[in-house]
Amino acid sequence: MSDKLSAAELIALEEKYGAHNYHPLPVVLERGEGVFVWDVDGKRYFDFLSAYSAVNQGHCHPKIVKALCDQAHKLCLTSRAFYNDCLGPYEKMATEYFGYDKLLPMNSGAEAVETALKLARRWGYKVKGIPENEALIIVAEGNFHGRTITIVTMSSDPDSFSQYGPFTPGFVSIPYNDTDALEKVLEEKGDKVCAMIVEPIQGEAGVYVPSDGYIRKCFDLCHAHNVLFIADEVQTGIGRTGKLFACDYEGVRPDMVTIGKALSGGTLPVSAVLADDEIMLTIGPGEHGSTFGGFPLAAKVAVAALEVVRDEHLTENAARLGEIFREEIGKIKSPYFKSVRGKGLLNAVVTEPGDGIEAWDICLKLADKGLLAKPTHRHIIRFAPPLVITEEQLREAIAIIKDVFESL
Ligand code: IF1
Repeated sequence: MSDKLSAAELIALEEKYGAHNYHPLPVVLERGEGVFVWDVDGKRYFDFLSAYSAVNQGHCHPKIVKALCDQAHKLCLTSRAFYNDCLGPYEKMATEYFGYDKLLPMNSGAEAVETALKLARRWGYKVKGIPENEALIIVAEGNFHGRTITIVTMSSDPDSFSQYGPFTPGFVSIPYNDTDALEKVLEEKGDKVCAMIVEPIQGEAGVYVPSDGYIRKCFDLCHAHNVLFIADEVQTGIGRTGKLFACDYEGVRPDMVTIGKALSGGTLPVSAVLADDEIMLTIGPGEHGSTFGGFPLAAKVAVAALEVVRDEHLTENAARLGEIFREEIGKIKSPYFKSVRGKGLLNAVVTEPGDGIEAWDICLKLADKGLLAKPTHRHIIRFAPPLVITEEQLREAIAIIKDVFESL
């Protein structure tokens, strides 16, 4: 008899002792390598969620794990009360890599977003000259920027914000992909607006890709009104969409960018805000921070994670394989299949629910056949494999998806 717990026992433990803020697929994972994960019974799956795009470099990438382990044996955490020998080299590398003057290190994506909002308000008061406590930030309906109270204030999804009020004032919400609405707000209230924050592709909304030119137009309108343009690239960034940043598709260099998730290759919560001096230096010592932000372990891991993306040409791979994915999936013949959309390896299939079969049921069948994907809403399935996936692996996965849809 083994004393190893079964999948059912492990699920029961989470159910009994954990908060019920998630509803996972009934798969219990214990190991990962590259594009694959294995459950406690040894069954192998293609991971087409990649921990919500945190594992762009593949599970347990040896170079990133080595950086983590080597540093863990040396020095993990110092706090920012002292300097450490990892943070400066990481900040230099990352700012050169992304092309900004400075980086502010945090941990979760939500913290990076919160930080960007603080910087935007500071800049609004100190540089733009907005009267104190009157700054406005424009957000887009359908957004997902994280889970803090201020961030769920920005949300239009009742699941995210209901009964978490009272909320943070100072936000104006406009429809996504609507530059007329943006222009109107800026004309009416531009003097008080310090920033607009937007996802270049809305992830949680269902991988909603805006019209060509949307990001460029937003950026230009913001700049015409002396308003900062902030891109939340926590999910779309670091190669996922086939460019380093999704904003690169429109030649836009945002005034601020939030990054997280794949910044650590999925090994630690590591996030950051990128900005130039005019914005970043509006916050001084003691005015913002975090116990872990920029800790030695994170700094070493982030450098390794970014090197892997560059050295293994993961961005280019995402661009090339994304085209194949959408072309092949678009050929599916099934009454349950409606359309496929996305950029690079951030894609979604829109299903046509019927006969009581919803996206969730399709995901259960995909898991059965060895592919993990997650529904968003009742009719959308997100497909976002690690960017290290090869063409051969991708075609094998596509065959599974086709097979599931065509045999429903
Ligand atoms: C959850 C979605 C993905 C994000 C963007 C900031 C954050 C996220 C653009 C916050 C986080 C996550 C968190 C996860 C679900 C998830 C998600 F389904 F909601 F849309 F990825 F697809 N900006 N996204 O997408 O980052 O604080 O979580 O590190 O369950 O909340 P975080």
